[in-house]
Amino acid sequence: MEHSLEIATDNYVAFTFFIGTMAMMAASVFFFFELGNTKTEWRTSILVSGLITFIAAVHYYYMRDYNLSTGKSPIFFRYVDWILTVPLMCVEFYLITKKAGAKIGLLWKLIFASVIMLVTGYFGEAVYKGNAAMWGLISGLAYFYIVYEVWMGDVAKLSKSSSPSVQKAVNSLLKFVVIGWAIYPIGYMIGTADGQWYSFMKDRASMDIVYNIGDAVNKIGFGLVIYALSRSED
Ligand SMILES: *C/C=C(C)/C=C/C=C(C)/C=C/C1=C(C)CCCC1(C)C
Repeated sequence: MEHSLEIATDNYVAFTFFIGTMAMMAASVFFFFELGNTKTEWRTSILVSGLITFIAAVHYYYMRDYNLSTGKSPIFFRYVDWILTVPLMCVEFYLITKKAGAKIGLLWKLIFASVIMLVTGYFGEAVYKGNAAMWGLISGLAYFYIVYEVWMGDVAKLSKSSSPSVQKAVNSLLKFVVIGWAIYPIGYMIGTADGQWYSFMKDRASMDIVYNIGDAVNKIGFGLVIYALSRSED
């Protein structure tokens, strides 16, 4: 099939890849340039916010091109992006709770869970498609573990002995993890619906559009919560 490199006005998938690329680039420029007028204690956190959107910008630049020229979903590079950026989001949790005594073990627990979540998701989406429901379920358990840590586990406990602004930030980030990250399993179900119990979800909307919206909300939103924290008084 021949694909035009021009984005057709009804090609919403290509359009969201384009907007996603631009948004990630703009967010990266913003975070990097703001580093200079950020208090020293918050610089690493803002730098990590910028790295998250920058890594995504590079992947989006590639994925946008890949999708436009092949018409396919860039599944592999989507997961390469996530496996780099989601652990960096775990680093953000660690950095902001560090002053309240977070141990490096907490960071490794979160990173471990996120890697399990993503590798099993990739298996279901790209390797063992026939068993997508089972792999999605395993991935979902790892996801719930992260939610647990932030909502009731170590991150929550450390947050309680932190400053009011850190508490507020952890609260906002928890909402991103519970609501914002829940966008992804929806995209996964749309993309893997073929032959599964949720086959009714097939073609309802595009998996890539759902993932692209999820990435913009979560990566840029997460960074902005950290940015707001860095500008607070205490
Ligand atoms: C910037 C990228 C982010 C925040 C990506 C997050 C991805 C997830 C929370 C993915 C979760 C999945 C499940 C919970 C089950 C189905 C498979 C996944 C990998 C889509």
